[in-house]
Amino acid sequence: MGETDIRASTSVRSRWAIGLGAGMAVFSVGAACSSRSGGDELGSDVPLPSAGGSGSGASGGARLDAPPPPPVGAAGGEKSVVVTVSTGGKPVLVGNSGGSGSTASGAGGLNGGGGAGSDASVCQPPALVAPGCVQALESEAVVDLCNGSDDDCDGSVDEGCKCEPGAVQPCFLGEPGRRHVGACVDGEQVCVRNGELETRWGECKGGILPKPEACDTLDNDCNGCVDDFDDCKPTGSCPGPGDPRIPAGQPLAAYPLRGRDFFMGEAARWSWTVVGGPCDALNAGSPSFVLSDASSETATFTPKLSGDYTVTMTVTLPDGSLFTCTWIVHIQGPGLRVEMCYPESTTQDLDLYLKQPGKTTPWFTGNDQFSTSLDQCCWANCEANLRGASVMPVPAEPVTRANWGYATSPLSFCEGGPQGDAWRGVGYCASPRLDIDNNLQEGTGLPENINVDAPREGEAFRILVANFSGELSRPLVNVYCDGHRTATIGAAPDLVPNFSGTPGSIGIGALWRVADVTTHLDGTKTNCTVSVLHAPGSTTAFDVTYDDPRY
Ligand SMILES: [Ca+2]
Ligand SMILES: [Ca+2]
Ligand SMILES: [Ca+2]
Ligand SMILES: [Ca+2]
Repeated sequence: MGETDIRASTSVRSRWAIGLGAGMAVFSVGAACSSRSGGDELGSDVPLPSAGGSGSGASGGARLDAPPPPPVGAAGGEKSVVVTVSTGGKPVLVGNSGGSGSTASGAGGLNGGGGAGSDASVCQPPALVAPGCVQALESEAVVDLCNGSDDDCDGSVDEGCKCEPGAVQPCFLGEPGRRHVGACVDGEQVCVRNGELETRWGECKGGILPKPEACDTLDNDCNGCVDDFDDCKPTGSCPGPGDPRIPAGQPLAAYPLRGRDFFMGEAARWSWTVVGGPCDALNAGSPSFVLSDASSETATFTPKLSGDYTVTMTVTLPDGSLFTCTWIVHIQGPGLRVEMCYPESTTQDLDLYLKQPGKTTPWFTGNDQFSTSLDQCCWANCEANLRGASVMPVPAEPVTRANWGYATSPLSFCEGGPQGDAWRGVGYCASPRLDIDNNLQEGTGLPENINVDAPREGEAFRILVANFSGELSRPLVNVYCDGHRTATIGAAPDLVPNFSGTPGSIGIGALWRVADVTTHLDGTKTNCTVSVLHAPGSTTAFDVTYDDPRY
């Protein structure tokens, strides 16, 4: 059985927290700036070194090797020059030597050329960061720029870079110098197949890109300068990444959205919207969250899934003007969380299974889907109510709760879900745990998920999806570790083909062995290695069988 590994390496995951692009110097943010500069004040490209990157500057690479900085306050909106050094052929931005462009007001002191008196409010380097675009590249791989940034600013991140299909990486579609600056937040992109043998990174989705500067105490255009235009007197304060007002949340736990945390003025109207992740894109009519009081000062949203949710608050002031903030709320279920969604989730019943580590038994002990093995977590033995009546074939074995030796989890981990009352009856949240079975009765239009809140070091879990309804379906599986999406398997264009069985039959039907996930503990953190499973003899085809219960 062929496998390919997707590793949530420390280097990739650390970018969530550290906030620095590879090789990129990002300067301190938060400088107050007095002049709007339209966001294009630093539009110069950085030429790449010639092959070998010797840095001689002999052929067109002159600007690479620390050209003399232009005079401060250069006339006519002189574009700044990015100083780079050459390290083994890879351009590395080390600083911005120029000032910002001129503005309509044309204040002489804009670039500090004037007196010192007003300079406290002028945004200049090093606070003002460079866009950091390198010259156009056929492939960002050829200069080792496979880093989640759109280094050549052509609208594609890491074009030409190889990857493992199903892997997920943080990405930023804006100018690379804006990455992790101000309000800007990474999105995510999934590695997909590009023909039979090639792979490529898919579209970079989500996150927060540079926007026109607004008067909101946030650096919206991510140039390093907050509210950098004239006469800004903020009436509210929008949160950026890491702001304590927007802590991470938990799946199935109500997350309060308090308008007064962000806007203190007089408000005529409030409006809230929330946009979810890949499962919501698949099921536009069945959002993976509940948003209540969306027209109130304080709204509440309750996410069902891990991952990033984009929240927008719009306040209508008495004069009709608007004050708007948009930010990302990270929903971070602990440990290992596997989520399965599919566009047919309101009409068809697919089931998610997770095999107990160390077990390799067949998924079913008899000839139908009611004969589920008990050394796995699924609808029969892993919900609040144990719904499997017995395990066939006879002699029937009573169904007991999946128990893999983990500690139980606090009720807060699951009682906010649709089975909350039942879990309160149990008295704790089990681990492993299936929050809800989308079986068109107790759940419909919902993603199905299985949680292992505190996996151990080196445990390997196999993920399976079974097609109970038997109608053609297109399941997608997300693997999250500590709330970070590590893999997305079955997303377009890499759909699981021909995933259908015999409609109306309770036979085993179509089974998709999705991936093996191995957990690695790093202190209190859980990292994962995801190995996508392939059909025997293939290195690319999904491992789908019909009426075959093999592990
Ligand atoms: Ca690019
Ligand atoms: Ca790149
Ligand atoms: Ca700014
Ligand atoms: Ca602002």
